[in-house]
Amino acid sequence: NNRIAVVPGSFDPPTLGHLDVIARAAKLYDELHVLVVHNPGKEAMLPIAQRMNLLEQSIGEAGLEGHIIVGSWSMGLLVDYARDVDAGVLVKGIRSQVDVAYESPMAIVNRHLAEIETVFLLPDPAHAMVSSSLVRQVAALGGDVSPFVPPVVASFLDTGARGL
Ligand code: COD
Repeated sequence: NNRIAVVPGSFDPPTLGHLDVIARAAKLYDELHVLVVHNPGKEAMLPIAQRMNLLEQSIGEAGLEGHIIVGSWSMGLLVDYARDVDAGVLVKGIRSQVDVAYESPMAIVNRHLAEIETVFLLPDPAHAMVSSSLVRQVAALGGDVSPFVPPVVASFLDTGARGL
């Protein structure tokens, strides 16, 4: 179903760049599944359940809830999840040539595996340089992450850092 889309990511933690993509995809599709995917290639900062919780709160805080469902996936192919929820589209953000190089083969494989289309959104220039890895670094070094993440994520990271 091409009215149902999945927005997959690590979301470790969710950033304003992620929220921009989610907000814009929410306008394009009738049902949006924001999917926290376990990426075995990356060492995680936050457990999956915590990332889901922060995403749900960020989506609520931005007034976006309604037809957005937050889920998680750690077993098998992303297209299997898409098939389970009858989604015909994957939505990804493209920040740079590096993202294009990383995402292009996956988009082609996913189309062959499941006839699923990948739609790429260009970032809002205001958030184009924001990444979870940058936020993790700033947070680890005790810096202020509030320009880069939703308020609920900023206060969570702030409290976490003070608790250490
Ligand atoms: N502006 C716009 N978009 C952004 C920004 C920003 N500032 N920051 C991130 N994004 C986009 C990313 O480009 C990505 O599309 C999405 O938001 C999530 O980003 P991250 O960094 O949280 O997530 P990644 O890149 O670690 O997640 C990658 C996936 C796990 C989704 C990816 O590896 C994947 O699709 N895996 C599929 C596994 C699979 O089925 N493989 C077999 C077939 S190829």
